[in-house]
Amino acid sequence: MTLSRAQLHDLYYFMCLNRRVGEQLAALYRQGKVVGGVYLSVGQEAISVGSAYALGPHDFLGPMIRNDGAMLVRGFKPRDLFLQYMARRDGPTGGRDANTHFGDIRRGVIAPISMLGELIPVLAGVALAAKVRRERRVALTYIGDGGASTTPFHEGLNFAAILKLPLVVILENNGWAYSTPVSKQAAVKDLAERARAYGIPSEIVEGNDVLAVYQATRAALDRARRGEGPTLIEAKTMRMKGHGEHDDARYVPGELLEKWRKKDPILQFERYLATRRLMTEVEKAALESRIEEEIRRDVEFAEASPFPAPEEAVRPVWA
Ligand SMILES: Cc1ncc(C[n+]2csc(CCOP(=O)(O)OP(=O)(O)O)c2C)c(N)n1
Ligand SMILES: [Mg+2]
Repeated sequence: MTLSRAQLHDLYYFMCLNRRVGEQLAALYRQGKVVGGVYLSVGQEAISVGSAYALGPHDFLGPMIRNDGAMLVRGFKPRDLFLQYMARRDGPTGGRDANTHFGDIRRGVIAPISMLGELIPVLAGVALAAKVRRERRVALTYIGDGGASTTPFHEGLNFAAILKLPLVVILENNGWAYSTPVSKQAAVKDLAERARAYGIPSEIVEGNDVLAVYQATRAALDRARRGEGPTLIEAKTMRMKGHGEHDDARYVPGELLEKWRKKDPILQFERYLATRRLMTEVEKAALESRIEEEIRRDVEFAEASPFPAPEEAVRPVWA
């Protein structure tokens, strides 16, 4: 499970890309160009990137709204996100929906579901289909600390546990569900403890350590592929911005943010690569300018894309 130098650079690239796409979306939001809200994953990039990078090419991914990093790893481009958030015609849903409400079954990506928890039974169903067809494919999905209090979270995991389905659930514990801290949401110390109630293994990882997330996900995926059933991984992190860009999060204590800022996943990984001489300054600069160019080109493309014509709105409506 050791990663090559090129793979380590990939992880760094996707985390930086994830961060830059987020910053750009925040800017577009402030310019009034976003239709609806923007929900960022600043500070949580290691979770999306490390976990999605562990997937095999035929595995399934069920991202939530803050897992845009996982979508980038899976092959979506920054332009898909810009177009989608600005509801433009050339976007993945043709401008009919906003933010990350899109998937692509050819890439094994199931579109996010806004109702918290509901992705878990859906991805358990996807895993069940893979099992029935005797395909060695695993389904990976995510849930927040808040979402972990919902009924479908329990139902979905219990169902997957009984049938030993190839499912991996990453519980992204970022300390907050909108303005509710975890302490007002759960009496257990670690949300991972809940796995015992379903009779499945769990693991707690430092969510800001991309390699730890990668290794834990990889082990859980391998377990699922061997037919040993689901795993719950709790990744500890911190929501570094408001729930969405409309929320200034003044209810979050400043010292808490300060503490977590020191554990920034990108800076942490940068230090790791630098001290082990795994990335030179020249390689880092080349990677950063590649990202800047990609962002510049994709924003330009998205801004030039028209809105859909009104009559197009009803075209793909099924019934
Ligand atoms: C069943 C349900 N209840 C409430 C909401 C409204 N809502 C959307 S996001 C959110 C907070 C989610 O917190 P968490 O699960 O911790 O995820 P995070 O935003 O921290 O990533 C709430 C209450 C919803 N979408 N679905
Ligand atoms: Mg949360």
